[in-house]
Amino acid sequence: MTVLGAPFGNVNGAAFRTGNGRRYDEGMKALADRLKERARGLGFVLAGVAAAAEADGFAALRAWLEQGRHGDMEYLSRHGDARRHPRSILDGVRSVLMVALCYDPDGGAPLAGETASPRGRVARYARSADYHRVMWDRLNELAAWLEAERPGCRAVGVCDTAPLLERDFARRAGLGWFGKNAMLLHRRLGSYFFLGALLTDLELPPDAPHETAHCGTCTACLDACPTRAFVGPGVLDARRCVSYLTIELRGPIPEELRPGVGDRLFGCDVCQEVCPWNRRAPAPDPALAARPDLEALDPVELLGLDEEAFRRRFKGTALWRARRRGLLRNAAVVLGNAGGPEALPALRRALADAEPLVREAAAWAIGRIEARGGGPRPAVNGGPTPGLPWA
Ligand code: B12
Ligand code: SF4
Ligand code: SF4
Repeated sequence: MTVLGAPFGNVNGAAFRTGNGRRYDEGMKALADRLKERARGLGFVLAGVAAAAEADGFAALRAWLEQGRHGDMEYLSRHGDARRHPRSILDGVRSVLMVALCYDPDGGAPLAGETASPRGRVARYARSADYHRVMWDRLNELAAWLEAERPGCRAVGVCDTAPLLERDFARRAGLGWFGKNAMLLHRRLGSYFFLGALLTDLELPPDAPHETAHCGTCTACLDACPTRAFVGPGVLDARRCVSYLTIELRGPIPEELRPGVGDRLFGCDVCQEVCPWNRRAPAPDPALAARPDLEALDPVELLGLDEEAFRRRFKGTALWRARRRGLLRNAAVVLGNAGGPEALPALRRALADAEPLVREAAAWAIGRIEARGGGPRPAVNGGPTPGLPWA
């Protein structure tokens, strides 16, 4: 039976049923298999199909937004309703192919105290070229392949920025379960991977959803979070999360949360580092191998970057998202937590920075270092902030 290249819909009468009880023709099954094979050929380590229906977690998202847990990520509430159904991205969508791409799990940044000035940790996901470009390029290739196989079909690739609850659809497509750390986890891969999606109006047979969870009685991530950002298992108050505070927040980091930032300059991996499922994380995709110059950064040096130098250094990396003022704010906070008197000249110069955000963080850091009385730099190991209530 020749089905490939035939128009989509019922083909040749051959059909089979999937777990959702629906009938799909053999042609679509073969096409879905070849699509997933093609995805693996492009370096995606996981690929599964979910039916394009209302997001399972939409009510949870709505409640989360109503509680204000998204903080200043106003794009989440602005496009809140659009996350209900992927048709907001592609009219007539019937299937969502979810894919995963591994980033670099290795190369922990040296702890403060091991070098002359403290190093600012960069979260693993941000230590390579910007993953969006890598993901979008490959999804576009996949879309082109599908459109060549089925002329007239429509396919669109998205990652991060479109109003799609990616973890929800990834679970539905069978890629993994929601860990108590809110990450999508896979038994073999752990969680150091990105998600992407290819939406299409083809009706591909869906894979079985991942119905089980494998955290058991473990609570390592909840216990280790340095700012006590988890409201409960799987539910994060983003306003307290170091990732939000150092990447998304445009204003000053609330003072009571600054100690919890520790030496983390950009993003946070604590709730993944402690996860037993990440003990044997696989090698990264070659395009996402960590760049040694991005693994840990010198906050004193960062304070000396003007806009042009910042652009040259970070354009095309994930750190660009924080903009110069955000990254310099973070550098000052890291120094306030982990810096010694040798950081004071740079911080004093930063008091004259054009950005009030940078000036305020520098003044705070100077106060902290002076309060330590010129003693040795404190060892910052990123443990939980003492005395913070677990909401
Ligand atoms: C906004 C955002 C953030 C925010 C908010 C995070 C959050 N937990 O919501 C901040 C800035 C804090 C953040 C941080 C990080 N992020 Co982020 N983020 C996003 C983004 C753009 C939207 C997520 C969203 O809609 N959040 C709203 C909440 C309510 O949704 P949710 O957590 O996805 O939860 C849904 C389900 O998990 C489910 N659910 C939630 N709790 C429970 C509990 C139970 C029991 C059940 C059954 C279901 C359930 O319902 C929810 C609603 O549908 C996605 C990309 C995307 N478009 O989806 C990336 C994304 C989630 N982030 C990602 C990454 C890598 C990170 C960081 C690791 C980066 C870092 N190292 O600093 C951290 C991890 C923090 C953490 N532990 O979650 C990856 C996750 C990949 C993976 N394997 O899971 C994504 C998918 C980006 C990508 N394309 O790969 N992120
Ligand atoms: S451990 Fe880090 S990334 Fe995870 S929730 Fe806490 S602050 Fe956010
Ligand atoms: S650390 Fe433990 S509880 Fe948290 S996600 Fe991993 S297995 Fe689940």
